[in-house]
Amino acid sequence: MKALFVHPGPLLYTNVFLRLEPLGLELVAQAARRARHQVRLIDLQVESHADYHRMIAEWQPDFIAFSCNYLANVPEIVDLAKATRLALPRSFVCVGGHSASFTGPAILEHGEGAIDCVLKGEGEPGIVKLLEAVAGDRSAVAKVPGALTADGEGPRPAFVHDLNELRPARDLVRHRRKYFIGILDPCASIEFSRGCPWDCSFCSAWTFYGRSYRAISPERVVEDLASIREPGVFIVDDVAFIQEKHGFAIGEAIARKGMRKNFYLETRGDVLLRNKEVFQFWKKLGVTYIFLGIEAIDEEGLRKFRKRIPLGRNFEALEFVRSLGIEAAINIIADPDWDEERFRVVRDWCMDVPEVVNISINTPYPGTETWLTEQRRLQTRDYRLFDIQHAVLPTKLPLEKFYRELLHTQRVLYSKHMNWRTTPQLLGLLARNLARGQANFLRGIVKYNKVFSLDTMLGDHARPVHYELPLPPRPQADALAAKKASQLYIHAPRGRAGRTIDDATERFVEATRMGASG
Ligand code: B12
Ligand code: SF4
Repeated sequence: MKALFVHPGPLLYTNVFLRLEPLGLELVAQAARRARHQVRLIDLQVESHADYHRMIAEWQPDFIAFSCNYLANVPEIVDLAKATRLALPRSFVCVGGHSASFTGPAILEHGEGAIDCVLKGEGEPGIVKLLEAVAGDRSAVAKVPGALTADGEGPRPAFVHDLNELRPARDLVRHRRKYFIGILDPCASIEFSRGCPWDCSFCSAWTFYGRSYRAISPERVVEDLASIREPGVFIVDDVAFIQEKHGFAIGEAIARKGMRKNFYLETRGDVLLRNKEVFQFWKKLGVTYIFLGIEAIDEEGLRKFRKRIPLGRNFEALEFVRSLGIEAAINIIADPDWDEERFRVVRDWCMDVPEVVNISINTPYPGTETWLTEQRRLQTRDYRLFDIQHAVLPTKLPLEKFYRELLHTQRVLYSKHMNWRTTPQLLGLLARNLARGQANFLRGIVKYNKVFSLDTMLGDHARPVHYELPLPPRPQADALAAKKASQLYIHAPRGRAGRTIDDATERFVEATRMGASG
């Protein structure tokens, strides 16, 4: 069969700070190719809807699969599916990915018959079975593990049998030089592990993978890295180097091959402090940026997000990153309850630290515990606003004032890195990138004021809404929600057996996790 894999368009964030290759979709496409289907991939982060329509008109695929990791992309995908149904009435349309897995029934309903199936969970095993059913016996579609159709639902999705057997179809992506994150321009993505053993209340990474954690072998990582030509590499793991041994083994394999890249990774403060030597080693291998989810600058805020790391440990982790000479970026979650004074305190704190600070807005997502427990009613159910850059919960300040404060804070933080001290360094970097024909980072700087403006933000809230996220269940008490959290799982949890970490690391996770789930 001819199968087309589609990544939807950019979000607010993607337009300025980063745009990354659709690694998950490449893996799913490769699984289909290995099963002897003809495959193509189009990434609408860097190509237009007109390109998509041209491609389906010329190539006439039998099967079209959309990747829906981000809730904010749901309306775009539903509209594209409807247009596809009109253009190619006999083709089979499916939607998969992180957010689709948590909102399957609503996506089918919005599609009004244009979406044949939502395929939940890891896509690699499911897609092969689904293509087989579509090519042969269509009545078998509803029995495919992870499949949700108007005719019924298959069993729970299956895990990939062995992550080491997977390869991403990097060759299918047509504009590789468009992917970047900050100064890592161009930048590719790579996976060292999958899943997360913690269970933070605002996050759905663990509910998706059934709180499992699987590591990829150093041999397979090195082989994949060797296929990457870009000098920058984004490690997509939720929490990098949870297990010291694994981090060393991959690092040593890379060092033996004499490979040199600039890496970006995300991790937790307590993991950094527990595995200091690994991060020291990786600094030598080229780690340029570390992203730390501090989330709050006071204990009360941390308790709210139930990240069980004492604040002092987070600051110690920041000190450690600084001592390595690695650039740290931190994320702080703004609560819609914040008033002018709170924004001022955060601004002052952020100006005192040398790090890049990113501010996102507390947003309850389907698939998270917060979705079950959040006591405040949503002020909007417009999918497009669920990008953690817009306020979807009622704000204490009038919305316009809240955005004024937020944008002011973001601008102050942004300009902190564009001052007289950093400008010469920055210009040097831009010049080197431009000399290599890479202008993504520069374009981001130019677009900043247009994208992050009060008019744009308020205008986004005023757009007509065609698709609304179904209401969350009635707010529940914490204990009840903890029980219910287990129902949020997409992949069935396998308990301790599902986590390839040693016993000492398992105990460390137990001591620092929120403890809502089994
Ligand atoms: C790396 C990452 C990023 C990277 C890169 C994203 C990218 N373009 O690839 C960056 C830093 C850019 C990023 C940014 C954001 N992210 Co992000 N990100 C992740 C993270 C940690 C891993 C994603 C990943 O690459 N995994 C590895 C690949 C192999 O897996 P995958 O993409 O999920 O694909 C698998 C399945 O989903 C499925 N699948 C995927 N596509 C398809 C398609 C079909 C047809 C099928 C059948 C299956 C399928 O099969 C794949 C293979 O098994 C996830 C958390 C997580 N563990 O999922 C959060 C996550 C997806 N991000 C999240 C958010 C909120 C964001 C941001 C909005 C905000 C932010 N600051 O983080 C921005 C917006 C980005 C944008 N598009 O503009 C949320 C999503 C919430 C939601 N429900 O919408 C998540 C779940 C994290 C969380 N805390 O809950 N992100
Ligand atoms: S540590 Fe918490 S926030 Fe980070 S990926 Fe795991 S569950 Fe999500």
